[in-house]
Amino acid sequence: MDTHVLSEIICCPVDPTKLVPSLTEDVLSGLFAANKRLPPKYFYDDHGSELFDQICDEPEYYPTRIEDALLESSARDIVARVKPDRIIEFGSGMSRKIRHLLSACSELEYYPTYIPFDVCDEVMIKSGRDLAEKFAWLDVAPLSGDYTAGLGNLPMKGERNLVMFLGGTIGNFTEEQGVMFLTEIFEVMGPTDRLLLGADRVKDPNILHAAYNDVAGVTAAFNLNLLEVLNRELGANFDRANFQHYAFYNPTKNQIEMHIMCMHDQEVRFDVLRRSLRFKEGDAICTEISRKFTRKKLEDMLRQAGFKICAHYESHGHPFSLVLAAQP
Ligand code: SAH
Ligand code: AVI
Repeated sequence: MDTHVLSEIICCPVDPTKLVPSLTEDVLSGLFAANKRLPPKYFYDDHGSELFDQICDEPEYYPTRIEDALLESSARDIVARVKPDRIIEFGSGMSRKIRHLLSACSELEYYPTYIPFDVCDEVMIKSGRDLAEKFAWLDVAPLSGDYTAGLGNLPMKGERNLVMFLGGTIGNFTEEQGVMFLTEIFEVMGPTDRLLLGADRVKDPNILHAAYNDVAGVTAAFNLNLLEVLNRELGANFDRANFQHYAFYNPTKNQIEMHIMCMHDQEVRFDVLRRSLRFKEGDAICTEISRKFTRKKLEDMLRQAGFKICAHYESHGHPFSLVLAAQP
């Protein structure tokens, strides 16, 4: 076997091109409001990222397995169409599914640089090392930061970029935020670049419900870990025992809604903010929506952002979509 020296994986911060609220601002505007909510990006500290990775292996959480199989079967076609010099992946997490594309690149003799872009540096370094070990030719150049802070500083110029946004993470945006984010991607893409978007589809609500209420309780732990993030980052004193995970499918909006419910009155201090907040039995914090799309709605959203559809790959069994899109 060939030996090669693994170069160090260094995460490069991306300069924001627009202002995004800080955790303090999000807590003041979201948690101190009557209609309590927080953006889902705060789930992903090191422990939250590990918990998400465990969710992916839970039998009820079908999206990872289904999208993985779909990528495996479509990877050669995607690589042959795009001939990528660079693969940029938003919200790459553990970079599990990229392996299929990289294997197809090896077979077809394309050797792109891989650029994961995530808020969690630790997962990018760990998975970057694993990938560089498996693919000796691969350069991994992670970007660290919040992708909602603007894409104007992405290293995209003058090559064939495959931009990927997988896992159904587009569904964690509201409709308006989703179109806005896709429009931003569209605006930084050139004529030879392609977007690969993975999105979960509408399906039997019982299957959806089970996926966000796994019996082992990993999704519950992932949701409630948000309270630990607030305790650590803002000197809060949430007592987890007073709160409960609650997720359900809202069929009129075609979305999972995930909440943290307060089961016992608690006054929570936020030392860093020098404020406290009274939670009453029955109060709920909306921590995530996860929208599920029809095929038509998904394609319409991409067209609204300016894209034309080049290919639409669909899974068998549980519906899930991978759409390859480009500038018209
Ligand atoms: N794409 C992977 C991981 C999905 S989990 C998969 O399909 O399995 C969502 C990932 O997006 C996490 O790794 C999280 O850290 C990252 N993420 C969420 N919000 C983000 C944001 N605003 N900016 C950058 N990364 C974000
Ligand atoms: C990252 N995102 C697509 C996941 C989802 O299914 O919406 C996050 C998640 N939340 C609970 N389980 C998984």
